[in-house]
Amino acid sequence: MSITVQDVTSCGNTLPITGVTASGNQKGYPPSNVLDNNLNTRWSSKGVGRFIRADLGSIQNICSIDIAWYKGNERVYNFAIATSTDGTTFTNVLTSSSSGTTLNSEKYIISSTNARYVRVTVNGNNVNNYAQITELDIFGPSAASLSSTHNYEPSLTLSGPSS
Ligand SMILES: [Ca+2]
Repeated sequence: MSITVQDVTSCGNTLPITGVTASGNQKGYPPSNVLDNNLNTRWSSKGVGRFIRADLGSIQNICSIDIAWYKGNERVYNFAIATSTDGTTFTNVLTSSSSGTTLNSEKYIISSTNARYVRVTVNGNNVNNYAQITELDIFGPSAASLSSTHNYEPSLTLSGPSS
């Protein structure tokens, strides 16, 4: 295997999401509401550990997940992000909390990884145990980042045991 360090500041290539599913939702708040580019619509599900899962349609290189939270300017959500290539085996890539300061999307940078599925599991917020997301976007490295990654590869590639 090899790991290539890249410039995360150029993680700006929006990846099309072909579908989104969830562990469940409140009536009238389906998971598809996170894909409509409207901060006034949301996916909502009551309970700790509820998740929403986005499908990119094929394996892509991912470097950030952007999430806008319902009442994100006053509630701090606890969440974990995991990715998968096959939709069955998920690997946790980030455990964090939202800032509680904005209604707009917050950008969560992860180590560059190849995945088709991105799952966001919400473990409540500081007000209640609802998982509520208004928008979800997934980004890959931009062209500039791909170029610099290629240039740096010889000195920044770590080799592990071959399998
Ligand atoms: Ca929305």
